[in-house]
Amino acid sequence: MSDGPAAKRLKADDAYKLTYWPGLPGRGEPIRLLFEEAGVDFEDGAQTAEAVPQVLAQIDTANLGDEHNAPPLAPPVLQHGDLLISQTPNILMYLAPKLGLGPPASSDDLYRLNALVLTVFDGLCNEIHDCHHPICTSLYYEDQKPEALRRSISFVTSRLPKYLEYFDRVIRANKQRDVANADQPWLFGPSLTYADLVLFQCLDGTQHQFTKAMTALQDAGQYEQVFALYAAVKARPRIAAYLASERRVPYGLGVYRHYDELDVLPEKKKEEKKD
Ligand SMILES: N[C@@H](CCC(=O)N[C@@H](CS)C(=O)NCC(=O)O)C(=O)O
Repeated sequence: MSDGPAAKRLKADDAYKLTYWPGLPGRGEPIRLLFEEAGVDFEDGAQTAEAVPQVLAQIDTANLGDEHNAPPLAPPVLQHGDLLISQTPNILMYLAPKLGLGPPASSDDLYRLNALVLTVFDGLCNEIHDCHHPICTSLYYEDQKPEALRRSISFVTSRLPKYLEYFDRVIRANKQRDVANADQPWLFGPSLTYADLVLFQCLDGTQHQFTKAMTALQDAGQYEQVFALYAAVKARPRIAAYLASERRVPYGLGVYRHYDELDVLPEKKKEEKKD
């Protein structure tokens, strides 16, 4: 596909601009963490008085995009020069090489990292969202409470352990692959990448929604590698400063929600009946 003669006009000082809903971390947060860790400025539309109109303009059914870009269906949206892109993992994969948090776009390793990032979003973002909205996103939580409870019990019993075991194994495999750096806690390669920031944020959201289940797992010493990665990201100086700042928005009615009645523990496996 040709870029076309006018495409990709990018000036060195083109600002990064994030368009996202205000008042909740949601899917905007992993993107913010990349900028924070890299120490790179960006315009956070969610922090302005124009946040809601900016999102509504992007998702308006009359929006036809522009000469380079199709209109997005949903935020987050990133603008950089002539480029306007949506889909969180897509935005992250664009940013990571530019912010020094991933290999260059020409490297196969970027696709290896993207596979991990997509898996984090599958299990610890999209499935978590579906625990409080199992029937439909366009219905209120209050209209799907029994299904949400059933889904949440099922999630913490079988899906959450499956994903945590997987990421634990990925970290162990990374240590084995690179024995010289076996003391590092990361998912892939010898140093922190954007995939680690994404896993951190999605674990944090999971802890917010399923506090009891996550606390029980950590207290039982399970998935030690995963919890060690979480702690290592949290302790990074720029991330720690960000988390303590007013820029870090508290959880609200976004992807990650804390409903006491959904904060459940795994179901015990039924005892096999013995005659
Ligand atoms: N797969 C998309 C999902 C985007 C999404 O669901 N955005 C939410 C906010 S976090 C939204 O506003 N959705 C509106 C809708 O889906 O109608 C992504 O990863 O960016």
